[in-house]
Amino acid sequence: MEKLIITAAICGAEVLKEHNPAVPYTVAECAREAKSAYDAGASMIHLHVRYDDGTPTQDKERFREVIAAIREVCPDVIIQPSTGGAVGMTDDERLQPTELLPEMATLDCGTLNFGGDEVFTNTENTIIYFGKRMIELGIKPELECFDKGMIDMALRLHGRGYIAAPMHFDFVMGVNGGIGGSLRDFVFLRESIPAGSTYTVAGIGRHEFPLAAAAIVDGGHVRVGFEDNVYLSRGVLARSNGELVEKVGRLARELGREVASPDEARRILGLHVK
Ligand code: KMH
Ligand code: ZN
Repeated sequence: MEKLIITAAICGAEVLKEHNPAVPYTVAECAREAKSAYDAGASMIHLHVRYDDGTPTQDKERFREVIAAIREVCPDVIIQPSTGGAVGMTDDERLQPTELLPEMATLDCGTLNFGGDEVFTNTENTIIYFGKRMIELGIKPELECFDKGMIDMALRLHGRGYIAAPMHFDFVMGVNGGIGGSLRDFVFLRESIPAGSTYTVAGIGRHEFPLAAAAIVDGGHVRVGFEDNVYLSRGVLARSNGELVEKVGRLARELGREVASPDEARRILGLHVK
């Protein structure tokens, strides 16, 4: 079995300091949280950025600043900016961090309800637009799938040449509006991707660690972090993203799976090894 890639989604666009005071907004806080995750074994940082007051932004210059600060303290980590941004942003606004030519970026593969009146919109044309852009710029997409139909969409667009193989999926499970977080749901998704592709699982809230354990034994990869969950265990807030990553590392060791370094993760994902 390949080593385990742990991704830390340190910040997100929706989670607030009111949910957990360690949620990072400023450049320095993002660097601190990335380092805590990296030191605990994360080889990839899934990155959103915020202004100092917590407002989410896809501003290219803010990404540039945060990426530079993370690079100072985690020189070889894979940085994967979000192109999902926050609900309501335009396609071009969301695509800004791709201009910085990251190794990877997310590509969200469908529209879903996002709680209350919120809708996270990703039309077929949006996905094609983003997919073409990533092929042109040589950026490997992490195909965020919040439901089974999004995997089917990714496969159709791969067939039409808008998404290159080998494909790497992210099953985001347990969002209010997407697929649930049961083991049955997990098996359904992981059996729906083609041989030769890789996946990571991001369980939302209480689904984070049970799904991490499932992916560890299945040979998949794991995403944790404040974007998805702020608790280390029931009722206990994590003091850092690093604590969440550390827990996954512990589970992996107990279950006999080694954790990948950034360059090992690059090899597994078919990225250029630095
Ligand atoms: N913040 C969500 C609306 C991504 O990073 O690509 C979208 C999201 C997905 O987080
Ligand atoms: Zn995200």
